[in-house]
Amino acid sequence: MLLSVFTKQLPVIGALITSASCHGFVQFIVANGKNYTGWDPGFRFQNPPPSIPGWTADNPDIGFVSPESFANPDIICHKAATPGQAYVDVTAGSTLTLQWFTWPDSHKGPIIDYLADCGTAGCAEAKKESLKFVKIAQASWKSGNDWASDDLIRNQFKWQVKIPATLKSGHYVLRHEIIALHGASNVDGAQAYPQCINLHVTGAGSKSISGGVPATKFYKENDPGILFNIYGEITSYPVPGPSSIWTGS
Ligand SMILES: [Cu+2]
Repeated sequence: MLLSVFTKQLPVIGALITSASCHGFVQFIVANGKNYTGWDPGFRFQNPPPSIPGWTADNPDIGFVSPESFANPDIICHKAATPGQAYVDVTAGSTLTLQWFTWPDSHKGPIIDYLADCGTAGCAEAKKESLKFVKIAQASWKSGNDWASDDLIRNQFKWQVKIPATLKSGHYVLRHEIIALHGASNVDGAQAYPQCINLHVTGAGSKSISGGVPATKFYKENDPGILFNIYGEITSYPVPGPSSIWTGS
């Protein structure tokens, strides 16, 4: 079933892809056995855009947010993003799958997931500048020149995110991001590919997220994990962003 939807949606973006700019985006989200649509950059040309959990973004080139914009609201949920008007239903403690539409193997780097609480009003009217995110997962350098992004490619471009089991029910934004480091040995050479997805979390959890920060405070262009040479011999990688992971325990 996934394949048929996948094929049907190819033309939306197909005309825009050139081999030189073929990065990727989250095309589907699978949660509690259901399929949801992510933001396809080609949706920009639909008026109005479809009502989906994925936040809109002005990225018809399937492009990235540059470190020059890391203090700018574009880093929050990609360029000129506006909230998705629907949401993904997911049970706390379960794992959702993010299905990327391709990813180039040259674009090595970390994959990081964040959550922000939208409050009782839900996320469709959220002010992105007010969202306070906690990091819930991060994967990065593994060994040699093997990175989390290589795991994504090996797993047919699927990435799994576990929603903390104790998270209290409510409306949240999942901020999912790959930071590509192929040009990151130069200042402003890293490429952030953030995507936001609205979640409606259900379950018996009671923990509110705490200690979150606005995404405009995550990264600086000279952070050691942003200005980083992936082509030398790597012995460790300092994952950028908040140093602690919110587990809900
Ligand atoms: Cu690229």
